[in-house]
Amino acid sequence: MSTPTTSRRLRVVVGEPGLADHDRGAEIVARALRDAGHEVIYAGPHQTPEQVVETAIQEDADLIGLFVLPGAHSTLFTELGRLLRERDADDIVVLGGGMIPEEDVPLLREAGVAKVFTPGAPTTDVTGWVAEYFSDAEQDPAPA
Ligand code: B12
Repeated sequence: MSTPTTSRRLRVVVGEPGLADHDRGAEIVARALRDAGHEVIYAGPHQTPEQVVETAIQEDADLIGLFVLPGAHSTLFTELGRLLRERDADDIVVLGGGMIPEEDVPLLREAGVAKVFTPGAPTTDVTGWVAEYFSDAEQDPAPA
């Protein structure tokens, strides 16, 4: 089976909402997405969900990728999902990163997070998942 590719140059907003100061992971992922040919807008740390959504709409983003400090994840992603729906922008795909407990992943999926990557996830897993989701073949729902 050939590796899924996407010729699309996606517009991706990457950031760390809330009080997270662990920006290394998000920066590495931002770099990997850029090296995979996507246009990355790095919103940086200490964003509110409102600011992230505003940036994503203004930048006509295809994808939002957020690192969240544990404990804040369910609140921040739930609010982000609500705002995206409210602004009719819930076609923007949301990815999560950080130390998110496995048992909380279903809740984040419900909040609209398409995929969560936890510490140690190879960046090729992130770029590979994005390529598969936006693959040229056809737009299939995100693999669970
Ligand atoms: C470096 C570090 C710091 C540095 C951060 C430097 C920086 N600029 O990033 C500093 C010193 C600032 C720091 C502070 C704190 N830290 Co700290 N820190 C770490 C440490 C040692 C390494 C984290 C790291 O950089 N990993 C390397 C990067 C590349 O990996 P990553 O962040 O996990 O990212 C990967 C995935 O999560 C995912 N990912 C991450 N972001 C994104 C974004 C997207 C869009 C996607 C798709 C994927 C993705 O993909 C990345 C690549 O695999 C970890 C321990 C550890 N080994 O993990 C503790 C740790 C994360 N810290 C911890 C804590 C508690 C704190 C403090 C609260 C301590 C304190 N009391 O002050 C503060 C909080 C500060 C804050 N407000 O955020 C705890 C968290 C515990 C928990 N369960 O939440 C850890 C696990 C240490 C521990 N064992 O207790 N920390």
